[in-house]
Amino acid sequence: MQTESVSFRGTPCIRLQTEGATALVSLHGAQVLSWRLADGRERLFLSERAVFDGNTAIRGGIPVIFPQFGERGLLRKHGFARNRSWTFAGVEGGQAVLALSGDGSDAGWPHPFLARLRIGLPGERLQVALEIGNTGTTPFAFTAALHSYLRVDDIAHAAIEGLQGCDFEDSVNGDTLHRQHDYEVTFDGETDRIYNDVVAPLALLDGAHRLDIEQDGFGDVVVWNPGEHLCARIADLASDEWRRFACVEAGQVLQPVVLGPGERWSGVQRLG
Ligand code: TA6
Repeated sequence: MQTESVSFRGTPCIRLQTEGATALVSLHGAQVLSWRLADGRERLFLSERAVFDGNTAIRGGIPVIFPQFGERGLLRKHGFARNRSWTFAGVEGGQAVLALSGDGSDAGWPHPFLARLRIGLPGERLQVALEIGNTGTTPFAFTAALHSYLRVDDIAHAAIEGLQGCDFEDSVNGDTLHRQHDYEVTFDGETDRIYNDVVAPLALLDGAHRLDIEQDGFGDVVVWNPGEHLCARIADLASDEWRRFACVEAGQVLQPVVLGPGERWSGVQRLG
């Protein structure tokens, strides 16, 4: 893998290149912003209104959610990792590694940790792995996700396979519990679901295109699209951009991870 430091919309980024693919990763949030294979087609969605001010979370790509998913705790929504500047630690084993360490005290989470994000481009795939280590002397608990915004031509014709038989919490309907009976998940208005104990590989079908999605380590899959009405209230999405993505997130949401001193956890999502 070749790497190069570049600036994208004024934000420091690393461009990754292999024979078959390129990716662009922002140091702000350790966020993969772009992933293209040799055909040149962009696989990730990045909002045309995404804010690149070095502080705001960037709308699109693959935001890293840590140490709190959503508003399931006392911290700011989706934790602080996506609002921090990470360090590029080089290439190890053919993967680019970004790191974030600290103790989260200024964000209300006073626990020493080391987070590492490993990004690989094996063959025709994008592989993103999140590792969390407890570098302190007392245990801590966290939730996390890779909040992947996957580009689609038209959400009205997009579908996710692989979730049939899984139970989900429906965040749009008061976190009520349901079972996925249909073979495909399709999108009709705001969709915000947390599927648990997902073991099968998934696929995102988008007209003629298919993207296979696998995960390890993460127990949950979050499926999100804001639909037209919620999209209109999200400042960093243009009014019709809800049509252009489906978030299929590898998450550890419903069952927090507890790490003792010196322990490590990791989860990976593979796309391609
Ligand atoms: O992962 C789904 C979700 O938690 C939704 O509830 C929705 O709020 C989305 O994330 C985006 O959150 P954000 O804070 O980035 O606007």
